[in-house]
Amino acid sequence: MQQPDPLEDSSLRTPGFTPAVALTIAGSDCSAGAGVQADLKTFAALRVYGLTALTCVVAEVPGKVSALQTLPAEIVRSQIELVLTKFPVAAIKTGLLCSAEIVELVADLISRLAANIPLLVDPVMIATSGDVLLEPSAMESYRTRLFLLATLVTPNLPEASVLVGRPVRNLLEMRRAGRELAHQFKTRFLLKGGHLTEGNAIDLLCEDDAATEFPGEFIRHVATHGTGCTYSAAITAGLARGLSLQNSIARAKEFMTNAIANHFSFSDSSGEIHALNHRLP
Ligand code: PXL
Repeated sequence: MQQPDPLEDSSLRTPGFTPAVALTIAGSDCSAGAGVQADLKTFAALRVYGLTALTCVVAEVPGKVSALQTLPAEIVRSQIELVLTKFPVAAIKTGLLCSAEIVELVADLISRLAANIPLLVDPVMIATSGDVLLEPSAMESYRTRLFLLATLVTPNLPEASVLVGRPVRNLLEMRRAGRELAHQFKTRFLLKGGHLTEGNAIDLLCEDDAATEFPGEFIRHVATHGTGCTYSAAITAGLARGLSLQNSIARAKEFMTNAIANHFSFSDSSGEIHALNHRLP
């Protein structure tokens, strides 16, 4: 007997169907592996209608950021106000917010218009290429404003190291840092183990004194630009569809592993570019 096509979702063919809606507040990556492009592709793959509020435009290709232009705060405000007042947004994620002014504006708008909507904060600071994307002064605004509103904060290990002020390099250091951050900001932190150098790619969800491990297969030798954005978008999609936080993370982790394992590849004169495959649900 023929198996049903997993990509087929009959409700998507029903006129007037209302899908779950998620909003990403993030920057544009013209190479479309990270930023709002990654978020939208991930939302679509996971059957969520994605809305965007753009914070900046980054001119980059994997491995090289050549320019970043932050948008004026007023246009960031207008986008967020409009979509939040018009659509039934069920989950929000923030990605690259660039400046203290934008972090504070986003915190103001979310406390005013979206206080009860699950909020995932991905504290994007540095691109995979090593380029600094966030103004250093914005860190203080994350600490004093945005983390306090978050349902979940998702630092990678370099970002967790900046947040705790010491290196976070292994599972033991992840446990200590995660507990400290969860206590300090009274919310949940998911420390992503993609920068671990040994063993599995373990992510650690820390809440109060509890820690849950999400182990995953490490797929090395793939240039994985945009994994952080894609992972946090996939978790946000789960939350928008009403899944629990743990379930959203477990499913997103599986989506991520597939997106890396089934990566695309493009060649040019200077070599090969890898790109995540956001298309598999
Ligand atoms: O992966 C971090 C990231 C997030 N958001 C935007 C980016 C990048 C980096 O490469 O360009 C817009």
